[in-house]
Amino acid sequence: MQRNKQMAMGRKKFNMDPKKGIQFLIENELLKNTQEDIAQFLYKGEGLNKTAIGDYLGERDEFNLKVLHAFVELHEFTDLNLVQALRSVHFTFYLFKYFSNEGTIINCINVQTCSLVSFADTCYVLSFAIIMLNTSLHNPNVKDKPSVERFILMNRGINDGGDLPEELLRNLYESIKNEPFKIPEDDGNDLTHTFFNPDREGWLLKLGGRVKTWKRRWFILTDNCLYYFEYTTDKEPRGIIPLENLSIREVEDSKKPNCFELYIPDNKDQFIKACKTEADGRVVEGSHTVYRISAPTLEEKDEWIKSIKAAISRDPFYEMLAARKKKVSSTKKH
Ligand code: 4IP
Repeated sequence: MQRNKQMAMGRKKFNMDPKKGIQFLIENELLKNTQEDIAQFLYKGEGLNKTAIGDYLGERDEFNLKVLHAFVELHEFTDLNLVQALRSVHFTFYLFKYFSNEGTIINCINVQTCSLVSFADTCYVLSFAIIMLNTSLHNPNVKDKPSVERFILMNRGINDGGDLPEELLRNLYESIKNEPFKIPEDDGNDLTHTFFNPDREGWLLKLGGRVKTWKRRWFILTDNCLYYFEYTTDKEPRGIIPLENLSIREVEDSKKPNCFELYIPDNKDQFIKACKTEADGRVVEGSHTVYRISAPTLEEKDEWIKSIKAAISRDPFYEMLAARKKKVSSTKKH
């Protein structure tokens, strides 16, 4: 009885002040002071307020970060299908403000559902297509709803040049159609929200990947991703460049002033992981070994470089994802 009462008290305290609540539970020996135990407690979440859990896991100090890692480890995505994985990722990650970006979610799924579709890259493009589909089907502003046939067509060739099983695509389509991704509770975590309060936005010129044409695009930097749009009012981006693993440098260009480039350090001709929509609406992977960008003024160039550098170094999940990727690739080998 006494323990139950204390437990209830601890939960209440947690909901008011997560750190104090945890401290209380530890002091009363209701919780062990280890990252695993605390993660388990949060994962079960019994009687806990989700925002409080988010606040606790969102703290940047070393111990909280360890708890966060343990918390993520508790999610088993491997046996779920991609949509379910997306749903659980959404569910879990809506907790973190800095996770409100689709790019990061894609990266997580990319790592965690490799077993579904053998190619991580396929999965990546497919995740992007699914998020687009979700918006098209359920955003009332989008009048032209894609049919399942169009969805299948959109995903033609994404499996390393081949097609994914039609049945898989049909299932994904039906699942999304029947139940949109909805972010629980209050955080309004949709694309509109993602783009609502960006680190930086503005017009820039971007050089094409294969065809070297300069295009004026509206760029938005938010949560470690660069999005570019054709018009400022577009609901969906033309392209998404997750900044994970990228670096930035100033470059001289004979045609355009104030240039900088996003690149992969030690790159041996591989493409930067990015997604874009083709003119015919298909979602494809980008084909850029670098993204060369020109800013209208010197000041804007400096500001963009500064903001992008800050965004890149702010990724608290980089190491966790790298470790997971390593784990996935080593289990694949065995
Ligand atoms: C296109 O040139 C545009 O520059 C595209 O930019 C670019 O795609 C294409 O690169 C390039 O071929 P044209 O319009 O003259 O054909 P945007 O999509 O902003 O319109 P990126 O990948 O830069 O978005 P490739 O790699 O698809 O050729």
